[in-house]
Order: sequence, then structure tokens, then C-alpha cells
Amino acid sequence: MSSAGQFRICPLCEAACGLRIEIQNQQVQRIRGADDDPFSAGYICPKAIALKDLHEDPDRLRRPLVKRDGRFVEVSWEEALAEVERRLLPILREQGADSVAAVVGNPVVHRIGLLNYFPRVARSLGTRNVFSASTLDQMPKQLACGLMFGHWLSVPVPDVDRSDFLLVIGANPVASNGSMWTVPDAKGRLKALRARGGRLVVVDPRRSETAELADQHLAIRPGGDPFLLAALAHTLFDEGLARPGPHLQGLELLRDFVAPFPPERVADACGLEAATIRQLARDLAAAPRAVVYGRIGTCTQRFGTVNSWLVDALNAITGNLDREGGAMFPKAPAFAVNTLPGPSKGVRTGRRTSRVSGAPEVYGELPITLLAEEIETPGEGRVRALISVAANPCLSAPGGERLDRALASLDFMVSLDVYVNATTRHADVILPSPSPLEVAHYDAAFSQLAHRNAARWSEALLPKDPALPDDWEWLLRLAALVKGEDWRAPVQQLDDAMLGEAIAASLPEAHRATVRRLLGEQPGPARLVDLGLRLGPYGDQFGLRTGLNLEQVRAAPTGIDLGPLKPRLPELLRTASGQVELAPPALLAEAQALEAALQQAAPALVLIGRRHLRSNNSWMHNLPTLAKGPDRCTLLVHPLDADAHGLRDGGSARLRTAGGELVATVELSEAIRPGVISLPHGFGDPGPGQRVAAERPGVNLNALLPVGDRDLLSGTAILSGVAVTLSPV
Ligand SMILES: Nc1nc2c(c(=O)[nH]1)N[C@H]1C(S)=C(S)[C@@H](COP(=O)(O)OP(=O)(O)OC[C@H]3O[C@@H](n4cnc5c(=O)[nH]c(N)nc54)[C@H](O)[C@@H]3O)O[C@H]1N2
Ligand SMILES: Nc1nc2c(c(=O)[nH]1)N[C@H]1C(S)=C(S)[C@@H](COP(=O)(O)OP(=O)(O)OC[C@H]3O[C@@H](n4cnc5c(=O)[nH]c(N)nc54)[C@H](O)[C@@H]3O)O[C@H]1N2
Ligand code: SF4
Ligand SMILES: [Mo]
Repeated sequence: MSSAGQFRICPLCEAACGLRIEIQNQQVQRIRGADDDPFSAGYICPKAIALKDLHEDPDRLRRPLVKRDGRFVEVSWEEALAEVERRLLPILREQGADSVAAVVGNPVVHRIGLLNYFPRVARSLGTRNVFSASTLDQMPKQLACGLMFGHWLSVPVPDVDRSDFLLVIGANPVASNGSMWTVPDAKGRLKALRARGGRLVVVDPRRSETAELADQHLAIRPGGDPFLLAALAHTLFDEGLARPGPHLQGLELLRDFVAPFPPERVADACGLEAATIRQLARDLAAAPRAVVYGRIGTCTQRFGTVNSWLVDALNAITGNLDREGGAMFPKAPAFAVNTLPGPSKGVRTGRRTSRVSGAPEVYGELPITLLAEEIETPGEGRVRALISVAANPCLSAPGGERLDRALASLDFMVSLDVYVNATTRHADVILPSPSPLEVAHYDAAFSQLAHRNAARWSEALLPKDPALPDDWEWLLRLAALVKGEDWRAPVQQLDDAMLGEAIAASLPEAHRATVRRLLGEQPGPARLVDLGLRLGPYGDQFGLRTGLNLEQVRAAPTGIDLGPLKPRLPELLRTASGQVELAPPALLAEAQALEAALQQAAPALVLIGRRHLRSNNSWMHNLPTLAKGPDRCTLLVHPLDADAHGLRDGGSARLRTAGGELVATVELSEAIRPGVISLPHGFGDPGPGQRVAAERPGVNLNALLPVGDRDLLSGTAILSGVAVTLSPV
């Protein structure tokens, strides 16, 4: 076991692996998995190796940019923000808060300086127009969990290392490394589960890399999931196999909801045999410790929230919710509202609606696919300016071409980003982040979803250019700027004000001065982490008891391991009833729509997406280590479909949907269900500032996906199972 090199938590995906990075003369020499990190035990994937490329990428922005006469020029941070002040403030003043929208992308959850400081900008703006990648992703899961458990971050995860049976639906953790489930080396853990006699079943229209490892692969028809899940629950009730655990409410209503969906009735919609579905329910019930895990394939559908609910309802009625080897709730050391005493009032959505389509707000956000219409449609409250933070919706959201035109028509746009790309090309000002190796990191988000409880910190490994503000400095100054305050003030002063507010929000008056003193004078996210840790469930309460503080976490070579997950019911629950809600009214109300969908004829050919281990959404195609090798933006077509449509391997096919058309390169594959074709997302014209990515841009899947189609409860876009026609070119 070697611990050579400095510890760094990988910021590239949700697995949050511990890395060891060797640096000499300010150059990255070597990147390896940290064997001494109990959380990830040395696991590493090819993307982490590319951190070196990312750090060195000549296309990565290192200076703020301002567009002058259509061209970006490098400026100082003061000039960049002065431009924002000059252009943005009049829009805000004259057209009101809603005229400025914010769009937040995936890397925000991987950067503590963005994650912990962006909310301050959003609050300062006071706009209802906040959009994020959540409505292209996990919002259905967070809504379902909010309704069932009372908080949007109370998401149970598979306790895989102690389980005997894992049913994976619409997820491919062997390629994605897990999502809403922070689990380094998912592949190794799945293999270990099987090696100790456990069973892995994967439900996926494609025999994915995860399905390849499984005991059983069920090639479901895309979109068949709500019917499959309902039929599994139906069978458990019908055959007397349900073994519901404690603290549940609404069992009878859940039973009524699934009653119309016996396996025999939904088999066609699922594209599976009724007997197979019944047997799966029996296997699930018979396993001593089992868990159902559903992810993006189940979320980005018309019934995404229903799916997410039924996944955890199955865990609950098989007695596997909140028990070892089942679906368990992490207990994060900091920033987890569900670990602190608080009111039990459940969650509410729709406190505001979007201006044009009237879509309900969910956790303060509107559906990202509605951003374009909010920009295009005249009237009061029209969006005229945009702040984008680590987001590339022109490639990552359906309707990219339309959004492209809409962004070009804005009066002003500022982007916090590290590239000039398909989205940020429209910005008037770009404010770059330092390289990940130049900033410290704490797992603020992913410790809430982790397979094991831990508190980990990693220091900046290389010095940051003092002329370039860190993420949190940009956001503090932007927040001051939009409030008309002195954004040029020393950053110490701005950060002290924010810290003061955070302390006031968590402590009674009597303790505030002492706590403020104990947190010290060094500005930045570390003080917020220290505050969170010390007041958190393992914290030292600023000396009132023995427990965690940031100093200890920093001193430990790979952070502090807090052990395997432990049961948390009923302590975690924040529902109004204080019970697990098995039958939230908003979900029961989907019964009619589900029945109607069952009666609808399935399209002959549908399109789904996929992920590859060596790429990451839309932004890592510029890193040579990852970009090399075979073309990954290919259209997978089953040979039967290829014959039917006159297509050949390596040839070109034209795809047409209600959303658009494009031409893609065909790759024949027996692994995909006939009647389904697959194209990865994140490709397409990368924009002017990514020279490596531009060599092989690929095509944009999202240009095909109809813009308005979404899960109405969560506002999440439908990214899978879209009707398509194919023809040779
Ligand atoms: N069809 C289809 N579409 C999808 C998906 C799908 O499965 N199918 N998946 C969806 C999912 S799950 C997600 S999460 C979204 C992701 O979509 P986005 O949230 O748009 O995220 P990325 O595509 O990863 O783009 C990230 C942006 O952040 C910038 N960036 C990277 N690092 C940093 C940094 O350190 N600081 C700053 N300031 N910026 C940085 C990049 O340059 C890029 O502009 O895509 C969604 N789109
Ligand atoms: N290498 C790599 N890792 C990543 C990312 C990346 O782009 N590249 N992105 C990161 C992000 S932002 C996220 S959110 C996670 C996502 O992580 P995962 O949820 O594991 O996402 P995918 O790998 O896209 O797997 C989704 C699976 O659902 C299947 N599927 C599609 N439609 C349906 C359907 O209708 N029903 C069912 N049952 N299955 C369906 C697809 O075939 C696919 O195998 O991955 C993260 N990790
Ligand atoms: S699996 Fe994710 S966190 Fe782990 S090394 Fe790869 S990119 Fe980094
Ligand atoms: Mo995502």
C-alpha cells in the first residue's frame, strides 16, 4: 500500500474517489487511486487520469473574458465585473428580478465554492427563473423522496456490500460509476455481491455494461418501467409476499394504486413475459436482504416521479427500507438538513409557476426546457439576461438549437465557466474557475448519498493565480453586485457577512460571538464546512462534546471514516405525519394518466441514450486522453432493425423525430432491444473554444428530443423512449 502523492477527492463524477496525485515542480507527474482511502479503496477510472489534461488544457480559460465587437478579450476581474454591473444592473432595475434567469449545471455539485455560494446569488437576484440540470436528471427522485420522507435529500441508497439481491433499473453504474448513489468501484461491488452468492438483475432496453455482469437481464421496452414496478408491487400484494416494515403509512392506498396493473395486463407495455415479472417479484421477496435501485433511465420519462416513488415503495413493502443490505439513508456529517432537528411539514411544490407555460416550481426551480420560451415570449417578466454557472444547456438540454437562437437574442449574458463552448459563446462576460487542482474540496453534496459515511477534505494541490478569483469570490461579488452593494469590497468583508448570516441561521444569539471567533479569519468555504461539521450529527458542538471539526478532518490523511450506513427511521422523517408516506396524494393522482398511457399503442421504433466510461456529459471531449480511441458518438442499431431499414455497420442513417432530424453513424449491436436505437448525449458542435473536441464533434442527441415533453410533476425532460424514424442516407 502506497500513500505517495497528495490526497485529492476526484471532482469528476459522483463516485468521489480518493486520488493520490504526485506533483513535482508544479507539474502533475502521476495520478493514482488512493489505496489508503477506506471510502474508495484505491479505485480510479480513466477520467481521473485526465485531470492532468484538464489542468494543462491550453483551451481552458485562465482569465476573465469580455466580448468586445463580437470577440472575446482577456480582462482583469475588476473590468469583467464592472462590465456585468454596467450591463446587468439596468436590466434588473428597469425590468425587475424575473428578467434575469439563472441556469446551473452539473459541475456545480462538484465544486464547493460554487455549490455553497451560488444560493446567495439566487437569493440576491430574487428571480423565479432558476433552472438547472436537475430537470434533465434526478428531480423525479428528489421529489418522490421529498413526498415520501419529507426532505428532498433524504434519498435511500443500496447498501450493496451487505445485500443479497440488487435489482438495477435504468442505471448503468459500470459506465456511470453510480448516480444518486456515491459508490466508488460499483463494478467491483456488484461482482463481489455475486461472488458471495447474491443475485444481480438489470432492467434496461440495452444489455449494458452492468447488464453484462448480471445474473438476469430484462430488456424492457423503454418507458415500460411504471408498469413493471406497479406489477411487481401488485404481485407482492396478490401473492401475500409483502412484508412491510415499520413507520409506514398508506399501504392500503398503495395497494389500490397498483391493483389495476397485474403482470398479465402490463406484459406487452413492458415488452416482458408476465411470468418473468411474477418470478422477479418472488425472487425479490425471497431474498434475505434485497434492494431495488432506479436511476436516470427511470427518471427521464413521462412517469419519472411515479417510477422513483414505486422503487422505494417496493423497498418498503419488502421490508428492505432502512435495513442493512437494503435501501439505507446516509447520515452526512455536514449540510444535511435531515440530520438536524427541524419541523416536520413535508414538501410543497408549485408555490410559483413559470410565466409562459404555467409549470410549477419544484424546490425553487422551473423546468430547464422552458428557458427558451421564457426568453422568446414578449410580456412582463420576460427573461432578458442570463447567468449561467457551469452549464451547457445548448448541448445538454432538448431544443438546443432553439435555445441557441434564444441566447443570441438576450440583452446580456454572463457565464461562470472554464471553456468557450456551445453555450458560453453567447456570453458577454465569462468568469473562469481555477483548475480543480488549485482549489480545496469537501464532499458537501455526495456525503448525503454515499455508500458509507465519511468526512473528507482535500487541500488545493497547486497555487492559484492570485489574479484569478476563486469560484466563491466570483459568487460573493456577483451577489453583492446584483443587490447594488459594493462588490469591490475586500473579499474578507463579503465573506464575513455571509458567515455571520450562516451562524445566525443556525445558532441562538448567545452563542454566535463565540462560534464566530472559533471559526477564524481565513475567508472561503472552509469556515462554512467547519460550521457545518461542528454543528452536524458527529460534530464537537464547538467544544460542548467530543466530536468532529474541520481541523481533525484535515489532519486525517484521507478524511475520517464514519463507518457503514445505519438505520435512520423514524429519526430522519420530516413528513407531516412523521411516517413514511407510501401513498402521497400527488402520486396517486397520476393513476388516470398511467391507465391512459397503458392503453396507448407503443411506437414501432424509439430512441434512448447512453453513457461511456471515457466521457462525461458535454464537457470532457477536449481532453486528449479521453477523446482518443474509437468514435463513441455512434447510433446503436439492432441487426434486425438495420435490415428492415436498409442500414449497414459504419453507414449513415437519418433520424427523424417530432423534435428534429440528424444524420448519425450506425454501429450494429446485438445488445440493444430490437425496436430501440441508442445515441449518447453531450456531443455535437462544441463551440469555438475546444479544439480537440472540434476534431470529432459527433451529433447532438438533444437536437432530436421534443422540447415540451416532460414529467409534469417534477418538470423533468423526457430524454428516453422518444418515437423516431430511420432511413439510410
Ligand atoms: N439526451 C440526454 N441529455 C442529457 C442527459 C441524458 O442522459 N440524455 N443527461 C443529463 C444529465 S444527467 C445532466 S447532469 C446534464 C449535464 O448537463 P450540464 O449541466 O450542462 O453539464 P455538462 O454538460 O457537464 O457541462 C458542464 C459545463 O460546466 C463547465 N465546467 C466544467 N468544469 C467547470 C468548473 O470547474 N467551473 C465552472 N464554472 N464550469 C465548469 C463546462 O465547461 C460546461 O460548460 O445533461 C443532461 N442531458
Ligand atoms: N462516464 C460517465 N459517467 C457519468 C456521466 C457521464 O456522462 N459519463 N454522467 C454523470 C451523470 S450527470 C449522471 S446523472 C449519471 C447517470 O448515471 P446512470 O443513471 O447510471 O446513467 P446511464 O449510464 O445513462 O444509465 C442509464 C441506463 O438506462 C437505460 N435506459 C434508457 N431508457 C430506459 C427505460 O425506459 N427504462 C429502463 N429501465 N432503462 C432505460 C439506458 O440504456 C442506460 O443503460 O452518470 C454520471 N456519470
Ligand atoms: S469513478 Fe468518478 S470519481 Fe472515481 S475516478 Fe472516475 S471520474 Fe473520478
Ligand atoms: Mo446528471
